[in-house]
Amino acid sequence: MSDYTPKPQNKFTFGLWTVGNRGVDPFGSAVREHKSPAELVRLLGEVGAYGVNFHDNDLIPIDATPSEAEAIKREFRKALSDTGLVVPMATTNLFSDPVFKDGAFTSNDSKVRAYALQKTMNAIDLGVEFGAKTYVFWGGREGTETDSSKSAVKSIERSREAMNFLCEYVIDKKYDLKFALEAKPNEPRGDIYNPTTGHMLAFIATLDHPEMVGVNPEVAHEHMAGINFMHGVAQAWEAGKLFHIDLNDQYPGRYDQDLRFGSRDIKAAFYLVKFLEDVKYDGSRHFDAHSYRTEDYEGVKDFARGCMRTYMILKEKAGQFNADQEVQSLLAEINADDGSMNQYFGKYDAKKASGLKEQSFDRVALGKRGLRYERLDQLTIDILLGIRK
Ligand code: GLT
Ligand code: MN
Ligand code: MN
Repeated sequence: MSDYTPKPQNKFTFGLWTVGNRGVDPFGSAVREHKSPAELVRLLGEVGAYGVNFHDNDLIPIDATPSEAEAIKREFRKALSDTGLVVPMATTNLFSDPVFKDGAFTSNDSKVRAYALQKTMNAIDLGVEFGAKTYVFWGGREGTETDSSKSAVKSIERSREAMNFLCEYVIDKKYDLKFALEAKPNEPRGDIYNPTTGHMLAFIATLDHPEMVGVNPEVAHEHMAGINFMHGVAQAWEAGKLFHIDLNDQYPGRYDQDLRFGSRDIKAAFYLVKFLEDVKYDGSRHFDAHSYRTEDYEGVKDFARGCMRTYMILKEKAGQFNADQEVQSLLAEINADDGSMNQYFGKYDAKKASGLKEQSFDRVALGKRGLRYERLDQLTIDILLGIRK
């Protein structure tokens, strides 16, 4: 019998806003009572999570007095030390308060932009105080409903200026902190700038300190855009930019559902887990999801346990896939290479180019070869459905 108990080395983390989600939606009010940050840490300790992440205002309400803030921090710190949970990531809430209704770093109002920078510097201080090494930026309000309202180019310039300023702040303070930018195509804005992980990667390359900045791709956000999530993650990984990851699930073409990890598209979740484990990604596996609105806090625990359990089951399946003789011999057959073309690959030179132009290819025969992907995919399905031992 396999052991699916979460271990610290799995680096399973949850945001305070995930298990603390009270089920508010555009059509209904809260169904679960408020729990303090310390209570949520204890809940996470009970289900076996490794870490907890927070927005500044998940921990300290935006209008808390300094003495209230100190009391909350004290209680939170105590809960962390009692449970052994760590805080690997923190972020800023730049989307809930009415002041951000037209964006934070991209607002047309310079006072709002300046306030957003001030709020983020304070939130960075708070995250670092609790040990965060990764700082996420999700610009949920950085967009438009009407493109008459803002210049899309100016918005990118403003975003860049903010990132450059905040990178310098981190350097100035000598913080050991990296930034991870999280894309989303829409919601809450009609459209959000830098809508996919690919856009973010291109944006990062234009910053003053690109080495400090990577991405935080989220399953649901790329599925909303109809994109293969694992492909985006792989591209970020290959570029050395996979600093963090938000795991959940999502039906395409719907509002942001933040479903329990692996609860919708098991096959996509399998390829994702297999990728992360195969490349030995060693960052947090952060579940940015929440339980169904039907649940009480026992159901929230079921939800959190389910996210971690599914990840571990899929990790085991990935191991099984890699060890399966038939799968591996099919893969070897598919990738068979007699090396005769090696002379043409790699760095360009004129001799290679002219040699390649003279090479004759049996195009028709090459196109006739069956690739056996149907068999390979069915073997994958058999493994996932548990009938292949
Ligand atoms: C919000 C959003 C998430 C982001 C969080 C970080 S907040 O819940 O839907 O995808 O990761 O700001
Ligand atoms: Mn997210
Ligand atoms: Mn989301």
